[in-house]
Amino acid sequence: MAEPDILILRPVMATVTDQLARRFPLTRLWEEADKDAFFSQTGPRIRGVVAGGPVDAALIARLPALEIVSNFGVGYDGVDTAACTAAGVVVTNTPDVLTDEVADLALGLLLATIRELPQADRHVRAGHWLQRPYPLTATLRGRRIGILGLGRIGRAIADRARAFGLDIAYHGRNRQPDVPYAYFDSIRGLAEAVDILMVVAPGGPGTRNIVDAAVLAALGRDGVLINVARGSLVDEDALIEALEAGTIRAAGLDVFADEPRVPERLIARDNVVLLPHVGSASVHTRNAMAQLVVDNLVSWFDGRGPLTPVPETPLPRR
Ligand code: 8YV
Repeated sequence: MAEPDILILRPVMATVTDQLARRFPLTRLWEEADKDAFFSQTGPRIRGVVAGGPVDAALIARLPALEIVSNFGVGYDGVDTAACTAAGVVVTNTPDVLTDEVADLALGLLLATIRELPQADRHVRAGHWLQRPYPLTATLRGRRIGILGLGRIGRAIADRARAFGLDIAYHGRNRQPDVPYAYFDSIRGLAEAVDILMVVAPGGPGTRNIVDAAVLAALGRDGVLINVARGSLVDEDALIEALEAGTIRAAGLDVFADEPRVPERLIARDNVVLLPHVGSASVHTRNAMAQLVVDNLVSWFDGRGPLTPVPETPLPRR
């Protein structure tokens, strides 16, 4: 039997395309001059999709033979899982292989934000050290961190935060009986009780703007917000206002509402550290994620099932 056709929606690491091209007929959508013609002619044959961005109901409807969407990334808020499930399409993501990398970055960003590492670096480069020492900064000492979303990455952040001597609390959909950290059943309650809010919950409609003006006010004047999850969880205008008004002390952001566009009002501020969505972006970890994207497709088309289906997909993880 002929190998199934695979569609890659956006440019992706060469290791994904190279491996898939050895076995499967591949279409790189961005290379198709006439996309409508592609969907009419080849669309009905496509059985697998590599995603790294939006997969909506309209796209699913144009691929009637689709069996599996292999998402590059642990977060799959761009994939309409309800439409996939309704069409009998399996969705996979890339959990576990990036957990430590993202948790490392989260702690690095936290330290950079509180101890002002990028600002201190700029001080040296600008020659200011020759005139004056860098001003004393805020401290991590004696702080309590609130983790919003105690999933795999949230737990790995908590492990590291413990080693840094931080007191830990969390909020999520449910209390987790196997952890020793204090649980808060509301974000506002968590923000009131801590002075670092670490955002690491999934994106999507259910979490849009859950960190709003009231949560930032509850975090307080010495508060530090770190977001390594999705820009959509934070009301970005409210955050900018809180940073400008001194409602909170500082923010470290790896993700934004409209990437790669970062608001000028954030860029203009000195009490923020801004990263270009690099949580998992090491060669080592991106290679591991790429391999899992490939392995999910290979396992599925070998008849062995998906390796890492998302929870909405009604199939067990192998
Ligand atoms: C992106 C991420 O997927 O895994 C995630 O959810 O946010 C990132 O690792 C990455 O930008 C790959 O496109």
